[in-house]
Amino acid sequence: MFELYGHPFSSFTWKPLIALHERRVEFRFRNVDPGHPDNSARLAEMAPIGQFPVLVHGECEICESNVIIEYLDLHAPGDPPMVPPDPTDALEARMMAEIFDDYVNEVMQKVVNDALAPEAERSVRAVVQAKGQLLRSYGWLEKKLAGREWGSGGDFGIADCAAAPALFYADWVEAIPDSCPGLQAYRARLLARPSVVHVVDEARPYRRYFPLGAPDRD
Ligand SMILES: N[C@@H](CCC(=O)N[C@@H](CS)C(=O)NCC(=O)O)C(=O)O
Repeated sequence: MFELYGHPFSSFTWKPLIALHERRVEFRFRNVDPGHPDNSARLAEMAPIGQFPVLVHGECEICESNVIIEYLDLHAPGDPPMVPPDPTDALEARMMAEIFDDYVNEVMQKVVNDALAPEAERSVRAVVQAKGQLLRSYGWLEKKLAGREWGSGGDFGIADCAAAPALFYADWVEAIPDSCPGLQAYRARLLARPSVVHVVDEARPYRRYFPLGAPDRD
């Protein structure tokens, strides 16, 4: 039995959740919300700085969302795999996953974390810079995704598991502009995918956690 430690509202937790739902893999979700201190204590032992998600499978404790998705390809294989078998295609898929993580998801989180910080520790400059970086990433992605249905140019996979939460929340922080219609359409395609609908719905009860005010759409 797989056990996934994470939070239903956490963007990085959505990534392996989407992979698990895509495969219809049976697993136990270990919610680290404050109401479940035992899960949080276990997570703190397993993750280097207490971040989630972490997957537990027998004796194995796997950190890092992309590695968890690759682990699932090995231990709960589905067709097609989340990482394409061709080595060159695999590099493209891993690269796109990291780009969504590092240049969309992490940047979006800077703005969210600033809003969560005490007034005296907030930085208008850092927020303006992060929003500018999001717009720059959107422009880059608009060109990169031209002609692609899914993020890496092949089947739905690891890049899309990363893109769905990254674009879902980033659009709340800094809307994808009308100058990026391809990226807007890709986000809509992701949000229509049943595995993504599942994680969005399970996160709905936690929307009050979003410090900038979750919009009524989506
Ligand atoms: N590189 C990690 C990033 C994980 C991450 O940033 N997780 C966030 C939740 S979305 C977290 O644990 N935040 C709580 C904290 O930093 O204490 C991954 O891909 O799994």
